[in-house]
Amino acid sequence: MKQEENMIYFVTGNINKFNEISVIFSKANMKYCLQQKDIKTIEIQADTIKEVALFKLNSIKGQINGSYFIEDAGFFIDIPLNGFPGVYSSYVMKTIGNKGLLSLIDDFENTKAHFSTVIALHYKPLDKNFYFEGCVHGKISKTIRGTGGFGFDPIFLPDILPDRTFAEITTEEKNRISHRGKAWNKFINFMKKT
Ligand code: ITT
Repeated sequence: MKQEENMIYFVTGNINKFNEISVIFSKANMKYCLQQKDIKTIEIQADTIKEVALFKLNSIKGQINGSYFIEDAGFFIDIPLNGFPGVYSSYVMKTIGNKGLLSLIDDFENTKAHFSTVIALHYKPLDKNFYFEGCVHGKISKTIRGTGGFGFDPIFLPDILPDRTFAEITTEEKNRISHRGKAWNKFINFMKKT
């Protein structure tokens, strides 16, 4: 097999996302070698992360020799913010952050939230695109808690471990239950079958 066929590129500027995936990849015993590519992608404003992911994937076309993928995640506060920040997650993280988000929902006892992610893969041998989705549901913590993880992790309490935020568990524990972990398991099963 030529070396290029053994490579698979994860196009992302977010090293935390790359590191989480690397942990799953190294345990999956795949024939591929994972490499980060931090190249410019076009991120449109759309209603769903799948639309954002599709556009982002197409914006890379012709720039990478081999199979490559992007991953687009969003954090949705379903109660009481009707899904905000959702597709605006990156912008909200950069501007008001977790502290700002908590101040928006200070008065609410009941919260519901979820993370969703879409991995969009361009699979070179078939010259086709494939999608893998993952989701995890939970609540919002009253305070910012934990030093692990990244992004919205310190304010998210997953339903399955309701006493700990995503920033209070290890990467392995997060990968077992997270949006990203679920989508990546589907991705890995696909790659193993092909
Ligand atoms: P790319 O270069 O891969 O696009 P990004 O940082 O823009 O990286 P996303 O659009 O996928 O990443 O994520 C939107 C926001 O949601 C961003 O601020 C992330 O920090 C945050 N986020 C994504 N996955 C997360 C996770 O597992 N836990 C906490 N926050 C997360």
